[in-house]
Amino acid sequence: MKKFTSVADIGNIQQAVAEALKVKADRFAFKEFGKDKTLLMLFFNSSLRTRLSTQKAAMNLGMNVMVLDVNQGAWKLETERGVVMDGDKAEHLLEAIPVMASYCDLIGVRSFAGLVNKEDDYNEKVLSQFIKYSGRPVFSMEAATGHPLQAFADIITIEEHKTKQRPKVVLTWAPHPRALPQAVPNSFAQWSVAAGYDVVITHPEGYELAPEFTAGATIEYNQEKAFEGADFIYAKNWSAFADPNYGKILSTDRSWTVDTAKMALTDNAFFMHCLPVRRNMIVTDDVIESPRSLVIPEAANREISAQTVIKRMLEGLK
Ligand code: AN0
Ligand code: CP
Repeated sequence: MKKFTSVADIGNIQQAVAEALKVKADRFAFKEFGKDKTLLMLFFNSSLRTRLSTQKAAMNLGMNVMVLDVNQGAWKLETERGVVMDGDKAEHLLEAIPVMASYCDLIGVRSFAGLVNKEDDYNEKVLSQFIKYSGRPVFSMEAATGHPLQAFADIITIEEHKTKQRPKVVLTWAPHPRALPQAVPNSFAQWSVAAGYDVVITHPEGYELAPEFTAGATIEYNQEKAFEGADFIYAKNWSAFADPNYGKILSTDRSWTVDTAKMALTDNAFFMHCLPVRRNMIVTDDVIESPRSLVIPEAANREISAQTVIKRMLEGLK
């Protein structure tokens, strides 16, 4: 595997899940794969889970790991070509990428959407430069439009808990005080359709996601109706995608918060969220603490999705 940025890169999902479950059953069985190989993890944005789970995954495979927080201790990076660099940015991505690539075998990048210029975000302006100029396999640790390691972990988690062949999986928007990217819902919608689930997306009007990610899912603007008979509720906030409101908050309506009364409309659904989550905005304490909450096993599966992807990339190096 040369790059991992979207569902297309994983191939057959059932096969990928089977491989992930094999990794999970004996995560130290592949320790020779990463011997004398180095992973560079590069963060333009904050992270708890991705940072720790991806490092752990690489260590399980016997790799050496370097982590760089670009905004803490490195030179401020210019990402735009043709700029006269007379401001606060001391180094250009076009030098930084090949330099960093010379020290490692694989690169993981976290670079969120700026939520200002939709075209730049949806062209993956930062991630695509790493793919183009590093000469190394590159994987997304959440980029502007997707969070495939999260979606892969979510699918593994659903496969472990589903009791129906084709579960009803509901992605629900929920309120949040800050404007968040569409990366997580984009990937979750795309991967859960690809996994063959009955996927319903519910959100207030104006929060429609990019059709290229939601194809095959049903949109239902009535949240309570969407929850009826659901097997999995996946909550997430995102900012508007549609013009002219790209990146904006259109609603903070707390009637969309996932609570016990809404969960009672489901078929005893499991509750999911990628974390970090704001309690009593996205979901009430009772729901996230309930025995049907999968937020912790879901986060634990991040180690497994990352290890499966890194393992495939290491196999490609041989
Ligand atoms: C980020 C987001 O919504 O994309 C990361 C989620 C994994 N969340 C926040 O910034 C709170
Ligand atoms: N879910 C997730 O990616 O969490 P972090 O932002 O903490 O890495």
